[in-house]
Amino acid sequence: MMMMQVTLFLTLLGFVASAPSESHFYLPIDCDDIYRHDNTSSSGVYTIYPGGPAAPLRVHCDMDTDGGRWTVIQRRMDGTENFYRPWKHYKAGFGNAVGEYWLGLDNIFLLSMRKKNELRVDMEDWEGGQASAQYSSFSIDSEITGYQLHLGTFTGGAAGDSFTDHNSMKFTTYDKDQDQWAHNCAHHYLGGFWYNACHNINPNGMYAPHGAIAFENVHVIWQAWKGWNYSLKTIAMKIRSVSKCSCTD
Ligand SMILES: [Ca+2]
Repeated sequence: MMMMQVTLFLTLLGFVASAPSESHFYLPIDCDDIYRHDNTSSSGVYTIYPGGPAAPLRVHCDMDTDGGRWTVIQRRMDGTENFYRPWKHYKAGFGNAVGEYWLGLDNIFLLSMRKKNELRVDMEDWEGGQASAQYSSFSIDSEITGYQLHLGTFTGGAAGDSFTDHNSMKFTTYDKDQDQWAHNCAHHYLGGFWYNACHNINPNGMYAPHGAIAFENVHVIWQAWKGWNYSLKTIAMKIRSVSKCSCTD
């Protein structure tokens, strides 16, 4: 049933996308479309339509980093948003595009369906340091298969590769256990993520207002950069079309 709905959306979007770009029917799928429509667009909050005309979605677009066009699917920056949430929240998305948010697994799935994307994760520590990690591709399956993650090869970045061990994992929240551990990783490490048994990174873990933390592993962690005992100041996960044209297939 869900696949039929998605197919209907895509058919409708294909029709809309065939309209001339100067038409007022212009509906961007993602930040890549917004930038290609107007390459003077600056970083900020925009409305995209990965789920069709009836489902506008507010999102932060990074138009500066490494050529821009990045659609931010996850962002931590000040601890104002609670990320210890149940399945239905991770499915639908939560937070605010001007600050901290999770775009939602259904929305990330729709973005995955529309274009082939790469992934970039940008992060900062509490001493002014910055690092990133980039992956050649990023997509997830639908809810029926647990939003299983498909991550490409690590292509660079000073943060190092801590994400590859999460490839092929399904998503886990404290009320839906699809991880590889006997217990529930989300419940134990206070987030929601594509946990394995359990993690090398914990972007949706508990936010701490400083780097030094009392408890291992439960905070906002990127192990290869700062280790298990350091909670990052900021982290953002961003996807971008790898297509050279503005075509949608
Ligand atoms: Ca488990």
